[in-house]
Amino acid sequence: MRDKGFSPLRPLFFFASFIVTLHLVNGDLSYSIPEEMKRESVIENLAKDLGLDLRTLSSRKARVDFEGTRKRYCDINLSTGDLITSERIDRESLCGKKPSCVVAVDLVLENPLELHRLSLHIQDVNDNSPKFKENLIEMEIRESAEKGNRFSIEEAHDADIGQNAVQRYSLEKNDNFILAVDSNKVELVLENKLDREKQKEINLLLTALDGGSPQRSGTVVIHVTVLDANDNAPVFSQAVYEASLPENSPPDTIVITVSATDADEGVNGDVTYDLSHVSDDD
Ligand SMILES: *[C@@H]1O[C@H](CO)[C@@H](O)[C@H](O)[C@H]1NC(C)=O
Ligand SMILES: [Ca+2]
Ligand SMILES: [Ca+2]
Ligand SMILES: [Ca+2]
Ligand SMILES: [Ca+2]
Repeated sequence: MRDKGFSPLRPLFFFASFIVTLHLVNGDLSYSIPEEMKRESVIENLAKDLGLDLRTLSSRKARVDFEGTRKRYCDINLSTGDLITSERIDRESLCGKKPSCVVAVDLVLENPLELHRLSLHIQDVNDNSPKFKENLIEMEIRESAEKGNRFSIEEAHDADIGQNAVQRYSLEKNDNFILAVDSNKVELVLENKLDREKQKEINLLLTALDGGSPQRSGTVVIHVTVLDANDNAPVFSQAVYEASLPENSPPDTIVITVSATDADEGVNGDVTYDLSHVSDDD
């Protein structure tokens, strides 16, 4: 009598087929491709690399599957066996600042079931420029700032990685500041003292450059307002004033008008007058 119900051999059969399936997962094939390739670009000929018979690709329903993403980055052309890109692969949105960017792809064939694991290593392309957060940085620095004083500037960012990210900065030549950059800390260093009375506003052009080829850059204008310090004394319009007046002049007669000016700003430039060493009789 035939037993159509539960067979004690069945679990064994599943177990065996599981082992077979595992064996069908072949060793990793890995391909290195640049990001942002045009759609339909040929990555590699899979049929050739895997020794597959081109004539059976269609009947075996060869297809690619992706792990953990609904996007289809690539596809297989059933008539040529080529692995081709099927949509934009943007390394930045896929992997951000990660130093390595790998997309896992499974190539599946049926009848008999065959699985190949492919790794696509997405290489960075220099498609982003260094960017400062703002176009303009406003700074106020007092003219009494000492030589060697440092003023930090927010660094630029570049979405690319490695050499394609920010590599150096350059400051337009000017009379007062030089640049100090270490491990992405960017500082202006006062090289020659400021003088508000000579120049009260300074514009500096700062450029960030990446190390890609071709190189990309981004700029920011640093607008420095020089604040006043009380570093000027009032100066009279003449060193010596001479006046003569008749001896019978009445009190309150104007003897002479003197005037002094001060190059500083605000209260630092206000001038008051005071006579010293004058005896009551005078
Ligand atoms: C497959 O490649 C051939 C030859 O390059 C091309 O003519 C055909 O359009 C491709 N098929 C698909 C579905 O992309
Ligand atoms: Ca990109
Ligand atoms: Ca890039
Ligand atoms: Ca870049
Ligand atoms: Ca001053």
